[in-house]
Amino acid sequence: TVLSGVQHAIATCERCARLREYCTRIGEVKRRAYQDQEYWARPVPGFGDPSARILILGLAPGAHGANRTGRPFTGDGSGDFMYPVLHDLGLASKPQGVSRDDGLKLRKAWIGSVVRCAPPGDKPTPEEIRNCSPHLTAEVAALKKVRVVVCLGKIAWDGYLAHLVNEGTIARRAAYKFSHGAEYALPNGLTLLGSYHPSLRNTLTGRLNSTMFAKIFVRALELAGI
Ligand code: DU
Repeated sequence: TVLSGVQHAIATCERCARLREYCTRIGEVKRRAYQDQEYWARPVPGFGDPSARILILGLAPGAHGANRTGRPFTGDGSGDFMYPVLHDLGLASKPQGVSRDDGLKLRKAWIGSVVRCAPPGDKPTPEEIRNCSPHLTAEVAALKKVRVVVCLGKIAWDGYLAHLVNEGTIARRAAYKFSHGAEYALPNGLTLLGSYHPSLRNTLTGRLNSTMFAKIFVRALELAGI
């Protein structure tokens, strides 16, 4: 299928030397708790329901999360916070993701990110975000049922807006201001929703709690007609 072609192109991408080197090194050194595991250490393809109506966009794989397991938000603190919320709302078949082959399925949702390789310090460069944006464009083109895009954090928000400018859907990004709960009807009929990113930096400090996070997805379900 077109979508599996997109996923293959992502997993075999070599466009950013800095990120490829970093991910490979993380996979060789590993974290003590994961010494017995083979890290994915490749760019991480999107995951979910090909008929998704809700597209969830993160920043990038976590060094010891998706860069280890090969599936978005699988095996790290962000995923441990997000999947229970998605499960409560019927968007995920189980409340936890531990590995690529744990049987977890999403329903009516797809998870991607604006950068597909784990970046040092969780900070991709502007050039790396630009390099990666064709993957997002190809993925979005293959997900024909999407009505709502939930951007997790400002980098995902800006990355998705850059994609909208590139494809000519919007002229400028300036009118779209990121906040938790930001909502914009886009000229192409989709709705853009903003959420704080469920990183430990936000969830451990209480900047983002599960109630606040669930509210975004309740609204997404409503807008998606689910
Ligand atoms: O083999 P497959 O049914 O195409 O599933 C591939 C992959 O996508 C697997 O990790 C399950 C996931 N998935 C999903 O999350 N939701 C769906 O509706 C269909 C597949």
